Amino acid sequence: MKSLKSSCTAGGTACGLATGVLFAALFTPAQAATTCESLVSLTLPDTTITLAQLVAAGAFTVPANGRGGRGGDPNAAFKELPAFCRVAATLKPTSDSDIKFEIWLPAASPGQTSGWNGKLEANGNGGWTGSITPATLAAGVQRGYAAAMTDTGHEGGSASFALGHPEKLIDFGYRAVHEMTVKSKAIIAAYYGDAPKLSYWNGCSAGGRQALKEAQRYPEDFNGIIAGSPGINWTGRSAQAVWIAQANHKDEASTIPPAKFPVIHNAALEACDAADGLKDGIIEDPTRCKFDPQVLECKGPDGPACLTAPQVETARRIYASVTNPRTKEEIFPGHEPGSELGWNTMAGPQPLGLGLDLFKFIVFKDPNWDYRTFNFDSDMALTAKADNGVMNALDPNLKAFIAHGGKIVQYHGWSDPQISPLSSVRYYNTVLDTLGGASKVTDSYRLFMVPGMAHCGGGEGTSNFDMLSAVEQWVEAKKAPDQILASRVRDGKVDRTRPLCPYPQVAKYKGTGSIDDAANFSCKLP
Ligand SMILES: [Ca+2]
Repeated sequence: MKSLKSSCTAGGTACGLATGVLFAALFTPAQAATTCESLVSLTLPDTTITLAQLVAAGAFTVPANGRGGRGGDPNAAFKELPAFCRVAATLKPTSDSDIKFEIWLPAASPGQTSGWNGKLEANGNGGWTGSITPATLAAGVQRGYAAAMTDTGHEGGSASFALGHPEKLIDFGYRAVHEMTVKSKAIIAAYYGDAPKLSYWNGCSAGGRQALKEAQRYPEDFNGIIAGSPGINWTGRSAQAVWIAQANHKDEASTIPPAKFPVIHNAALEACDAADGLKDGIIEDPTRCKFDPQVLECKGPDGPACLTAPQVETARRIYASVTNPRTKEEIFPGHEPGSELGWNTMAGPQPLGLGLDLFKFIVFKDPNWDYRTFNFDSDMALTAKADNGVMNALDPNLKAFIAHGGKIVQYHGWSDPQISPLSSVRYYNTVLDTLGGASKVTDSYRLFMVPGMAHCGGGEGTSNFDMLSAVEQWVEAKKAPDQILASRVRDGKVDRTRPLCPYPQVAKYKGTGSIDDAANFSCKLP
């Protein structure tokens, strides 16, 4: 998925206008080389173009069977949209492939300049994907991009598609996104008579996994990449879903009632909030705070404001890294203090289905597989074999991507209850180790941890920001993001701004002025 938090609500300094002006000076607006409708007969390898249709300004509506409306008026996102050329295609790089994708191109006509900004924005998915969301494409067109998105080769949000379909698993793992990108560039060239001058990837969650997979595997595809809350250790995060469910549902006594999550959250804040130097309701860097939920252990009988001894053990297990019981090696880092309000994701009444799907449909190939039987030693070895590098995006060698001038902005919320934030830090540090340290990396790749942010947005921190403008400025104006302005919106109003800092820096209060104004903070090493 793509974060919807990319609007310029945070005061505007990081917003798109400046970059647009700079880039416009280098780019002559395109005219159409052909009509939109004629693209239906465009011939590309392994590709059938199923639709090429000019959509008038504000006229797009979600089809009756459409997937991707977002509550309320499903067409609200499209009312302000300029005219665009909607192209849908099916790709069959293998006989078992059935990859759908769409690209929406700002309308152009022969002899008239178009609103196209000369660039491609390819958009990522969420979970097991299986859908193209019109609102995501609309957001790209609104900014002048030719915007593309794929269903990654199957429909629906489960991994059941992979059962008996190894080629479809590869499509999901990396092929669909690459194929979409290559074909999108060809369609753009056919329509405007010019290939895109620059190409960007924008994704969060599964889309963050796709982001880094692209940088690792197809380093020429994109100039700029936004990797949000990435599921790069796809098998590890699935194992964590099992780890937490096994602990929480070990027996009735071990289950933490969800009503106690806020109690644990408050205790974590009590232990860690002020310890970062500023009592602001947010834990700036939870790894620097040791919080043991034992402080909540009931002195007498069980009650709503304390944890029983077995519940303390479950909470400890949620914070702990998933580890191999024999070798003690870390399989995946645990949740951080501050994430407790989202614990229903993995410690709710049911285990996290999207985590279990990996084991049911890809590792054990048994839809009735019981998560209680999982062994974190032998079964992890089977899991690695089943993945075979198809889904996990952990290759730290970004040399080729960096050599061609590519830039990556990665971000991750410290309170993410679905993909542990430390997994981003682990990968980033591995890249530094592999490429020879920060000096070899930070001109091309930076990680921004977001204090208090949940999965891809939300939470108590400043989780509204414009990563697309940040990466545009880095690529187009050579202005590296030394900090990124972020805001928190409550009751429809911005009530706090903060700088997000390139890891390992954190935002430090200067000591005077409002703690809700980013101007009173600077990025510093902790
Ligand atoms: Ca704090």
